[in-house]
Amino acid sequence: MDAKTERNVSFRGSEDFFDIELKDPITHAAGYLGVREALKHTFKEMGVLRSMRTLLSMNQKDGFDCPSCAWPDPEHPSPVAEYCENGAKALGDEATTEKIGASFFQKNSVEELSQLTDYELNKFGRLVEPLILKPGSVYYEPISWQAAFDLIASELKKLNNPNEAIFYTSGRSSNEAAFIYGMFARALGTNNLPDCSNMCHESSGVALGETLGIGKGSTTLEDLYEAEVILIAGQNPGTNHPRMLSALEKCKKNGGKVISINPLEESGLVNFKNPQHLGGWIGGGEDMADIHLPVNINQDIPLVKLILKKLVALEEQSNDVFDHAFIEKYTDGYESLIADLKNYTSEELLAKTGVSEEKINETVALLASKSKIIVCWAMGLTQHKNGVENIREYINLLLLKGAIGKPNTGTCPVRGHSNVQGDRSVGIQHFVDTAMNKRIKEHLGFTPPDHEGLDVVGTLKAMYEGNAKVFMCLGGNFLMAASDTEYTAKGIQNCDLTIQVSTKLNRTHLITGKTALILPTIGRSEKDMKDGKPRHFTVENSMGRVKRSKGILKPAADTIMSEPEIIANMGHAYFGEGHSMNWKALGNDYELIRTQIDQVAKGFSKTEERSVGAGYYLPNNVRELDFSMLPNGKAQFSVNKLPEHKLAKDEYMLMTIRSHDQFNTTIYGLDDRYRGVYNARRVIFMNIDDMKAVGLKKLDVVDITSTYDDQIRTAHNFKVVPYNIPSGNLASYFPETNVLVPYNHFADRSKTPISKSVKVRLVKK
Ligand SMILES: Nc1nc2c(c(=O)[nH]1)N[C@H]1C(S)=C(S)[C@@H](COP(=O)(O)OP(=O)(O)OC[C@H]3O[C@@H](n4cnc5c(=O)[nH]c(N)nc54)[C@H](O)[C@@H]3O)O[C@H]1N2
Ligand SMILES: Nc1nc2c(c(=O)[nH]1)N[C@H]1C(S)=C(S)[C@@H](COP(=O)(O)OP(=O)(O)OC[C@H]3O[C@@H](n4cnc5c(=O)[nH]c(N)nc54)[C@H](O)[C@@H]3O)O[C@H]1N2
Ligand SMILES: [Mo]
Repeated sequence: MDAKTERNVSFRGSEDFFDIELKDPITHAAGYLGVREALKHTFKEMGVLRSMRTLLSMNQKDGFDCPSCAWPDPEHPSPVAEYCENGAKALGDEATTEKIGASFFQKNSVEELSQLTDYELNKFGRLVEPLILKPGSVYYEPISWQAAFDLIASELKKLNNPNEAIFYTSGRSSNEAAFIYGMFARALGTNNLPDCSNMCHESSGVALGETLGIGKGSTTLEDLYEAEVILIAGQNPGTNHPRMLSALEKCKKNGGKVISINPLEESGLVNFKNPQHLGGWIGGGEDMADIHLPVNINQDIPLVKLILKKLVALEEQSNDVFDHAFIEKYTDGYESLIADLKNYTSEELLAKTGVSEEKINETVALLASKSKIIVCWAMGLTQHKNGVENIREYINLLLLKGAIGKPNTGTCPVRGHSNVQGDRSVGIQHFVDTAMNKRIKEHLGFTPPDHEGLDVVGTLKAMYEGNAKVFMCLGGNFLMAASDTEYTAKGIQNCDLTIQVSTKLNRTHLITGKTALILPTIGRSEKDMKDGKPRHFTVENSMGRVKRSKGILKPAADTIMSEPEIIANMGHAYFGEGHSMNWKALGNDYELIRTQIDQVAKGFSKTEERSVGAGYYLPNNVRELDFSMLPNGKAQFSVNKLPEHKLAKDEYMLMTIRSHDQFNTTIYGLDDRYRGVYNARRVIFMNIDDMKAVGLKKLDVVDITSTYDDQIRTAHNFKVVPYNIPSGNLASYFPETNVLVPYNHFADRSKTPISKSVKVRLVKK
């Protein structure tokens, strides 16, 4: 049943079908087709000349950072094109010439709009005016910027306690915006700073912090080029980080091997054509993955344990498989790890993985003889109950091989949003960082709170239980991104005021608190002018490099405001002139914000380099082989339990993944050509033998249900698509399937929702 208040809004939108078409999956990612598809989309949204001019500036030293993923740019970007299909799509989506202002919302009520799909909502275009939805009303109306800031200030002043306010961040914001946003929350007195990374790479941060002393990866882009083996576990680069394929290609040219560990044979890992090379344009792509291990969902731990067991056996014979000098000097816990491996039989581990022993042996033989090893991963490892343990198990492998902190080795958690890592580095974190608090007190002149705040799952519960009054989002689409959509919707509706700083319309603008504000903002590709002069901001990529970004397009309207300015104005409205942070000045001059970042955030001190296009790397203890912050001053081996899933007889394990035509909750189009699905998103990928076993045929319609703690949740109307996926496993797209993910089931310690291992049943209609 839909969540309803006095407004009759739908948190699900239309669940109807479009006319689905199935074709054979396209096995070669990128190539000419990729660029053609991207340009088609971009030209349509932005016009031909404007598209070409802007694309040539993307990821260049003097241009702007791609608004899509966080994959790093090379030291010397290709002067012609340093972008991929998805970057071009993201740009087209942001820089579209379609606009929606007050007159659009006069005609369309939030009730009517909420009946549409997320795809249809995004298509309307850029938000260009500040708008307010008043209590009881179903129509947004214009509001002046100043009235909006005053309203926020007065609602915040009404709170009994600053912890009744929550400030969410999506990882598109610049370092400058994220920094003053985080400081605003702290100056108010709360650490309620949930962040998209809580649903994303939080498990990586926790696992890396515990074992290696820094919650970030250790590889640089150049490290990948000459690695001997790159393992890609639970990540789909062809769709989500296409520019990574160029780095893998370089590695292979240098003789490196790629191993893909994934329930699916994702395009791009199977066959790849590089559009930046002539070869890519005229065909002749090659298989990227030398070995593909089709592991069962959430069975990476048994798989890696089996690999380790087999390596131990080889080591006992030859004594040259592990790097003993490294283990001795830099690590702690080796004996416990080796002893623990004896607790499992190879047969029991093998059975859990679902992979053939032959392929595992091939992997073991390769790993045994090589030492320059890199592990790359993304959501396939993090979004499970044992997400943290998954990553720690792969780190065990790297530590045994001494493949940490040396050139062409290391950890590579491939980040999602283009600045999700930077946002965390500059203080978007719900936990207390005592060292940072000290610096805040010293340099910013106020005392930040010393109690932990709410992360995403904490926020869901607080809102549902009525403990949150003001909920602000710096970007993102919280309703659709978070788990348990109906529960989340009810929570949001419990708030008095919800505030969305956004570029495009999404469902979180329609399912709101009693009063709601839309504050439209400037996108990455647009010029941020002040007193006739352009301003720039900075971002940090997936590999810890901070870089300048400077948009080149005319903003969507002159009625929109930059993110730092919006927050600075809010700060001024709430704190007034006398506060130790000079909010007005910070909003005008980002150089002042950067100075504060350098004073407060760890590692940001290279003042002379921060305005230079090429950027600089933040410090990384792993690259220095410095583990002094860890117990005994050593990197930590870990002993991890096997994941346990008690599936009922008729239950399957569902992973909720991305199609090729979406960026998270933003649906660019309805095709997933790499998986052969056209014009449809309500599909469920299923093993053909599993289909036969329960009498399901291609394109039969099913409801998907999940049962946790006796509560049955249902996602309606999905068409069954026979697919090359291990038996017992299912895949479907997020966000449509988020209604199935229980709010109270998440990864131990990192609290990342279990979006990749949801136990479900199928009900034929
Ligand atoms: N075009 C585009 N680019 C994006 C995004 C987007 O939506 N669109 N999103 C961005 C963001 S925020 C992020 S975080 C990243 C996400 O990037 P990915 O993590 O690549 O995204 P997912 O589609 O969630 O894919 C997860 C992959 O893990 C596999 N997998 C699932 N479960 C398991 C498991 O238990 N073990 C193993 N070994 N594999 C498993 C799936 O088959 C799938 O290939 O991409 C970023 N880039
Ligand atoms: N079931 C399931 N759920 C998941 C996942 C999954 O794999 N499965 N993945 C999770 C992951 S990895 C992530 S990162 C989250 C993503 O969660 P979010 O970051 O909250 O979601 P997005 O879809 O990226 O947000 C899109 C919206 O951001 C706004 N926007 C775009 N650009 C800008 C900008 O420059 N400034 C501002 N202010 N706004 C902008 C637009 O209004 C757009 O509608 O979802 C998570 N949810
Ligand atoms: Mo993400």
